[in-house]
Amino acid sequence: MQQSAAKADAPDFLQKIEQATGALQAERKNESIAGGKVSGGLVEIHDLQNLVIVSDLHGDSNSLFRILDEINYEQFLANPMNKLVFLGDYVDRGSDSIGVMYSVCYLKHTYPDSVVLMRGNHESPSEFPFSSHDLPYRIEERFGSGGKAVYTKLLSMFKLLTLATIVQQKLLLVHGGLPTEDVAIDNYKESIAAAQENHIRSRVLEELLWNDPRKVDGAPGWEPSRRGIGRHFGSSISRRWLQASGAKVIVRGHEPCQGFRIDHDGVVLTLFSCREAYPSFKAAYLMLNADQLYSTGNAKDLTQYVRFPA
Ligand SMILES: [Mn+2]
Repeated sequence: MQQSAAKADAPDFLQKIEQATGALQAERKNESIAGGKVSGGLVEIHDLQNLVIVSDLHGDSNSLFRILDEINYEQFLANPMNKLVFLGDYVDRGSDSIGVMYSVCYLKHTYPDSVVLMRGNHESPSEFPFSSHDLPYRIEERFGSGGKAVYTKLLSMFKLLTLATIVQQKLLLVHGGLPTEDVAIDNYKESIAAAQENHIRSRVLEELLWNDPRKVDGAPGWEPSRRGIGRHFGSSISRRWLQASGAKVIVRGHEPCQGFRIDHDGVVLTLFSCREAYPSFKAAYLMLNADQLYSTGNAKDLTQYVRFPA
């Protein structure tokens, strides 16, 4: 896969995007993935054997291939009850956005029941500002005029990426953070499922992709974000989401850290998987089995399953 990614031309890359798009469309149409349910942008996994979570990669294909190597991905993904979930932000900042995107498309197409591709703010709709979105330039650099079609296809695939994943009523996975408005929390399944379709009139998509957990005092439990988009959500919002969804821990990416970080009294775990563009931070991923997940009560419990790629 690493070699095919390195030598792919525009038609190869287009084909991989189309194949991954086909797999994403099929699971939405069938409303199912092995051991779970797909409702629009929401994936709920009820039954699994092993779980790996990979966070932001930002064009760092070396970190991606190292992780895939370590989990022995061909064997791991051949079992549809094992899940490899990516938290989004595949592209920008690093040197090999195309290699990462090609590879995750290959994985989704080849192992559709074992791979969940979530959406990061770097894969947002074009109406939103793309912070440091160098992907179009990387595509043009590599494919010349053949790149236009590649970019267009990628943008339409981004709309099909998963916005939130709930794993065995234990983990709630998002890229950035939790939406802050009452109506989004009270009807959380519907609000996530339809967030892409409603993104012009509702903040849910923006908040899933951009929010960050912070210490926020008092009502309404959130404050404007320093990013200029999205919000900082406080621990009261985290608690309300956990109560609504029945989950114990929120796992998200979106911020560089020393592999992982805990917020909100041990209920939010931030995970970060790329090294290249952030040399002063660490890359990490999570790997655990169903029994370990079953006995997880908070983010601290999860940290024993954090691995640092060699
Ligand atoms: Mn992000």
